[in-house]
Amino acid sequence: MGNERRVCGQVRRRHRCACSLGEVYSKRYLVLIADPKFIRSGADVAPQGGGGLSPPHPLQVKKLRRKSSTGLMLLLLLVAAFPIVVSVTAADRHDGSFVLVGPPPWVGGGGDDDTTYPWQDDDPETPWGIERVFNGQYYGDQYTTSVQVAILDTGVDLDHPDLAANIVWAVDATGGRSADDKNGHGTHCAGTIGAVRDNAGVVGMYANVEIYAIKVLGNGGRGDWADLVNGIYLACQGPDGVEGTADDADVISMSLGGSSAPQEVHDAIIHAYNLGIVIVAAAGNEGDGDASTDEISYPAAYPEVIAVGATDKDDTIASFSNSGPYIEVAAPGVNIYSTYKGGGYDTLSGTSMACPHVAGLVALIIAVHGKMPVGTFDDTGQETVRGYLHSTALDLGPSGWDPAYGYGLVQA
Ligand SMILES: [Ca+2]
Ligand SMILES: [Ca+2]
Ligand SMILES: [Ca+2]
Ligand SMILES: [Ca+2]
Repeated sequence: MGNERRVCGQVRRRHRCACSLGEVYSKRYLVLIADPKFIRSGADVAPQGGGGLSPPHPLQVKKLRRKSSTGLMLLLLLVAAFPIVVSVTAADRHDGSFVLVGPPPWVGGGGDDDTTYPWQDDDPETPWGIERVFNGQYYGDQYTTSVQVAILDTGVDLDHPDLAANIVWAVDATGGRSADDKNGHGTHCAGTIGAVRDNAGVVGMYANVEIYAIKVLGNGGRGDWADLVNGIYLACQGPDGVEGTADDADVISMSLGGSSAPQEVHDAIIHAYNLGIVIVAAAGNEGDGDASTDEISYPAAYPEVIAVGATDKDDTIASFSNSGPYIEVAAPGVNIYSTYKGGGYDTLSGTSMACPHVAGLVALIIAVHGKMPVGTFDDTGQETVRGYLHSTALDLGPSGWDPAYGYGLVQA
């Protein structure tokens, strides 16, 4: 664990490196890249670090600069430890929009460590989080049953060599013309769910999954609730445009959220749930490191939705992971390596990264056991998908269900 941390207490002023800020700062300083509308200069931000950082404390945004070549805003923050990630607190999500549940992508990732864990295997294509869920006995490439997972996100890199073979439908629910991912977040989630087994790059939870890439978020990682609602109904219909046929999505994966949502979102969720679609969402990254305080994010907090918290390599809940009565299960979400835009790969942290582990696992459960009822939050038997997840989870933290880990770390 200690090897995961890189400490850097130094502070360098921006003017010393007027060009290529991201490159210069990526290894040493936190650079938050965000939608300018989403960030206010001087706004309080809460650090959401991975890797066993000390309890969060408020940071102040020190500078707000526009990087003219890309139009992105770069915020330089004083940090005492690395890796560390920030996002704007829920209070700043003030209007009718929702955002990625996850730290904004940052360059370079959080490093690796040389600790040997009992669940590790020697397959270089299997990222640690997937190994952890499989306990080192990966079998996500042993089934070929047709299972469709709709990824409602920034789109997916449609010609990514580790994904293209599994993408069977791509649609832009935001009114644009393409679901090709210009952000990277949706592509990252897609790789965890279902990157192909080809002895290159990464392999997903269910390597033969059928991916529906449904773009509901703009390239900056922000979206309108109405587009999410559109995306949910599109997933219910599948590519033939008709509900109740074989190509309807089996699973909906949503690594996004907001502190409040209009009724139409819940209506769409209930509609999908009543069709038998398993709905999985990131729990949210507004966690304060205290399991006794609740942080709420929608759609995760709806009772029809499986809310997923994020754990690290030591099975410890990430300090940024929301806690509350709606937390259902936990999955790996710190320093997750997966596919990225432009045919690339990157390491990201967030409950956004935990959610697709569960969505992919649900697809695999359906592939192995056939369709089951979705079930409820309270199910403990294996006749429903949710009961199956609950009863097979590795109980962590306080004994039994608890508001940080839910029923525990999901296990394949
Ligand atoms: Ca691969
Ligand atoms: Ca259909
Ligand atoms: Ca809390
Ligand atoms: Ca527990």
